[in-house]
Amino acid sequence: PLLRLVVLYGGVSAEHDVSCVTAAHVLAAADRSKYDLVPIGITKSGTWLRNDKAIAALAEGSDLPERLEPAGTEVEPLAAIRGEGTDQAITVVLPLLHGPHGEDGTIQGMLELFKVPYVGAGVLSSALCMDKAMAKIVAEQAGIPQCRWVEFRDGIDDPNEIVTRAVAELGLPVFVKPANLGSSVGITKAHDAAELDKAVDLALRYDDVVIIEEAVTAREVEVAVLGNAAPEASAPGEIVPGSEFYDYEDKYVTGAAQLVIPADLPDDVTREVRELAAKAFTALRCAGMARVDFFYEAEGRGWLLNEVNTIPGFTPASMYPKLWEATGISYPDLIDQLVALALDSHRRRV
Ligand code: ADP
Ligand code: MG
Ligand code: MG
Ligand code: K
Repeated sequence: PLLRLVVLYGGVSAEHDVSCVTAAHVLAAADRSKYDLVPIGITKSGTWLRNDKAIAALAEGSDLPERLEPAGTEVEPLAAIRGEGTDQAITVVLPLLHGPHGEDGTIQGMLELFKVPYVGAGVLSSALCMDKAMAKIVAEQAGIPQCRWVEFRDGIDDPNEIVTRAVAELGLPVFVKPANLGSSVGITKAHDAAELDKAVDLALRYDDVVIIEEAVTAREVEVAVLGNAAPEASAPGEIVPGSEFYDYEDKYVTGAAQLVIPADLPDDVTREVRELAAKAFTALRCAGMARVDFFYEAEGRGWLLNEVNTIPGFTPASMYPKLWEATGISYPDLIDQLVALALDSHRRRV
């Protein structure tokens, strides 16, 4: 039997819509002679729906819409993942779910508990990379350079004290972010004390831990990493934001940001960031894939790690697949390698 590739998409996070676009592209590109493709959409309210229409379209070889909305038969998550009457087939899950309850280790924990192989980082790494504060603490331990930052924990820290300390230590402007999120949701660049107060309130709507970072003046460069124990790092790519920073609009609405691949950097500087990306991947216990994002201060501190994303954007126009394409791995091949890496991780764990 073909390998059952269960594609989980949609989800309850703010990145639901992005995930629906990704799923359509992945399903269209995956090799149907190798995989029995099973798209399962999760609605914004958390209902799991097996997309029978998409399954039929894939079987007939007809096209999928540009964006796959969760629709179809409501299913019980575990039963749907395992499949019924498909006992002979090996199942691999591809969780294309960005942000909380997808990229943060929760789905991974469920799959782990029921011994189902899945693509990407495990429980600890997913949770770590989703939490910008914890990721910084671990990366710092590993000696990876980062920008200066201050943590604010709601109900634990005194807001006035933290804000005063942040301004004194980091200056202005600063970036304020909910610890657990992505796609720039809840992030503000605060230029004065009043904006900073508002920014903290906004970030607190998404998480009870908020981080305040110095605003660095630097180029934004991203590296795709692929592998398990001996990960490979791609050529770096540069983001040139279309607005004041790489915000949600820029990422998904206007598409004004430009991707420069490969980034125009001296060879030794490129080598350095590829090594740092692989080092961050390993330090944060990643597996399968991750996009490791940096700031580059040409005149200052050089490379500073910004964040690691364990389920990076994955449409053919997204940085992660484009970086691999530029490094010699096509979009369908990337899917195959990720599935192979998932099976490899699984064999090690069980
Ligand atoms: P997300 O996980 O939502 O992508 P990021 O931490 O990557 O969050 O922040 C989103 C964007 O905000 C970055 O791509 C960058 O453009 C800008 N940004 C974030 N932190 C800083 C910083 N400390 N200095 C300058 N720009 C920043
Ligand atoms: Mg992120
Ligand atoms: Mg980011
Ligand atoms: K992240």
